[in-house]
Amino acid sequence: MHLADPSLGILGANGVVAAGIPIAAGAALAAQINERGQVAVAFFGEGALHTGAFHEAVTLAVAWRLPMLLLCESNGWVEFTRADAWGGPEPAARGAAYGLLSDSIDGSDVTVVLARVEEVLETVRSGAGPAFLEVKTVRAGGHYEGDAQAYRPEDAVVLEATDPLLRSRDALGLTEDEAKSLVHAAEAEMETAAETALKAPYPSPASLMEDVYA
Ligand SMILES: Cc1ncc(C[n+]2csc(CCOP(=O)(O)OP(=O)(O)O)c2C)c(N)n1
Repeated sequence: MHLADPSLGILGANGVVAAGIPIAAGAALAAQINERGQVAVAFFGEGALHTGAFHEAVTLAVAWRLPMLLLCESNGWVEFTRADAWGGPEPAARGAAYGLLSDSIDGSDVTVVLARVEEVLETVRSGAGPAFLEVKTVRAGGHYEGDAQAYRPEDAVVLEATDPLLRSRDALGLTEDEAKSLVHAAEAEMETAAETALKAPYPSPASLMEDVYA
């Protein structure tokens, strides 16, 4: 979960629902002030739509016309609760309510996502202000490792039909063996990375105070 690589523009993910949205607004503000032509993208689930952090960040993003894309990975679930249990407006309607360019697309087809995101980024980059995209998908696993998911038996069938990885494999025309060899290569790379991390020395206790600002 806690991935970050500033050299690739990945500012970091964390376990606090919606916490990435104000961080992305800050990054968008920096890009705007420094005229870098960049767009900050915040990824979050439907659960984040119910938080103050979402509404505060969108309010600022609209007021300052920040170059920002709010991308909601809409998988129908908020932890163990159905996302529609709350009965309010659909995710894209929330973005529209703030006056954002707001749309809802099929997240199970990578080409659809790429094409629409490219269009929206171009609009945002042109100075139109922030945008909102609901990307509809199916949650591929449980909420935690070992979650038996007894609360969503029917979703396994939906996932089988809409799995974006399987759809991409078919769209690329890969055979079963070609797909497997790609998976094995990725697994080997991850294995090497994990071994390297396990062999790495522990940081010194003094490093605890590095990059801490008060
Ligand atoms: C601020 C905050 N409140 C509560 C939680 C506990 N929590 C962890 S995941 C989650 C639901 C997240 O829903 P969603 O963003 O839709 O993610 P998904 O269920 O699709 O993984 C909650 C409430 C948290 N991590 N952070």
